[in-house]
Amino acid sequence: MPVRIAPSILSADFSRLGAEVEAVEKAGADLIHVDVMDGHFVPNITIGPMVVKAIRPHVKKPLDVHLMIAPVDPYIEAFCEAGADGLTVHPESGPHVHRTLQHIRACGKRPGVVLNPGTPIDAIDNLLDLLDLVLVMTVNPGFGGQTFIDSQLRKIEAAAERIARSGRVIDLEVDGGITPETAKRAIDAGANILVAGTSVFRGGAERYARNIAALRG
Ligand code: S6P
Ligand code: MG
Repeated sequence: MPVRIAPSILSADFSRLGAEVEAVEKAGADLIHVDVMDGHFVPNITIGPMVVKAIRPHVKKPLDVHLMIAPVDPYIEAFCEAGADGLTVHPESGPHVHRTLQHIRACGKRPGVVLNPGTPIDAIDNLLDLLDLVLVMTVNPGFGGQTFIDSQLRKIEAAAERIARSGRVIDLEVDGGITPETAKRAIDAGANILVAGTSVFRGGAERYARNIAALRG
């Protein structure tokens, strides 16, 4: 599968989010990654469905919404209605991740599961028939600008093997500490979607196209 780049708006200028998403799309972004944090599941607070709804008219590419909230189930419909195309959830966000993924599918959206660095790969085994995307975190979620955790490369390889064995078309995304150097390692391990905040938004809008191109290798 060709590699796709998903800029994370966490590193964008929040006072001009509409213009920022338009600029990264023009610069070659394939998806727009939205980090939703609740100050409880992760130690930071970001945005909710209202902001997803506000940026939706500015975005032509899919909105890839990463939910770092617990509980997550009461908010699935709000994010679907706000215009998300895919919703990714952590197994630790609720008691029944399978049911949560079914709910996302029933809303007509792409279900994804996210594995934190400490979450074993086995967590995807009983979910593969429901998934359109597996996201392997290469930092502990909560903040942009952290350092890529090398040990997660093995997990990306393991996820790629299990996805291939499933016979289904499932994207394999990585998120956290992606630079041109770590991007190459993640791609070599089997990833086909790279989330990047710091390394895309660095240097201002005139650099976005070069920053995105550098991640494609
Ligand atoms: C990481 C955060 C991620 C984001 C992040 C990546 O704590 O929770 O889910 O997508 O924005 O940022 P960066 O700067 O590592 O590329
Ligand atoms: Mg994210």
